[in-house]
Amino acid sequence: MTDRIHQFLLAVYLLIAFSFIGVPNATAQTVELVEVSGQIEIWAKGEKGTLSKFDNAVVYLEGVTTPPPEESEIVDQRKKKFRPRVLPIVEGQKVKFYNQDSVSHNVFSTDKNNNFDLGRYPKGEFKEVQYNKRGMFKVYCNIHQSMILDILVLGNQYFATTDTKGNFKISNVPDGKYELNVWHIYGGEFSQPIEIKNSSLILPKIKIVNSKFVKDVVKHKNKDGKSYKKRRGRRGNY
Ligand SMILES: [Cu+2]
Repeated sequence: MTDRIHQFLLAVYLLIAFSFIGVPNATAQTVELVEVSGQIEIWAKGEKGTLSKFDNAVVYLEGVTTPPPEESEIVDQRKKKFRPRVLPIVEGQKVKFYNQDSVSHNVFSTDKNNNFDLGRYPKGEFKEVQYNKRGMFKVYCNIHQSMILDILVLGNQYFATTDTKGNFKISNVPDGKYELNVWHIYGGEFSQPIEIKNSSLILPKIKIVNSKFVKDVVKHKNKDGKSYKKRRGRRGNY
């Protein structure tokens, strides 16, 4: 019994000793990681009303640089759409373009900083593209005009996309001063400096107003710089 008490006291002593010696050191070296969250309300161009869904906005923090994740991001071509519709990545990261449709697609980008033409490939196959410059990149399909993807190449991993209600949550953010930015696929933008100190941050609701109509975003040229041909009654003939 006495031995047990001694063992117990020794354990308590060690705990106290470590709390004075070990833990303070560890605390000093540990970076506090918190969450930045909030909600975005998205209004159509002209401000006659809000959109019916508030997804497809990206919220991202500027101010630090982090290395790109080794894993590629994945974009599916499914039911003649790019999924997701908007993709934030880190500078230097790769994107895998998977065809999940039984029809062919021809993914391309004419952006001068990263132009490519992936050609046609069958269901279940993918091609990979690396993004080495920051900025916003448009990716299209040369067969289906309505297939549009926005890739935002950012300087760090502190970003999130909104859900259909406009909610976002950026996780594992270290303390510091940042510029918080919002960007929506129809041109709405917002910017605000924020400071994070030891605790998570819940921002008040942010309202953005889009600068483009949907029809203006959908209208674009094919990979040869020409208008898309109208394809009446030719379903399946591609
Ligand atoms: Cu397509």
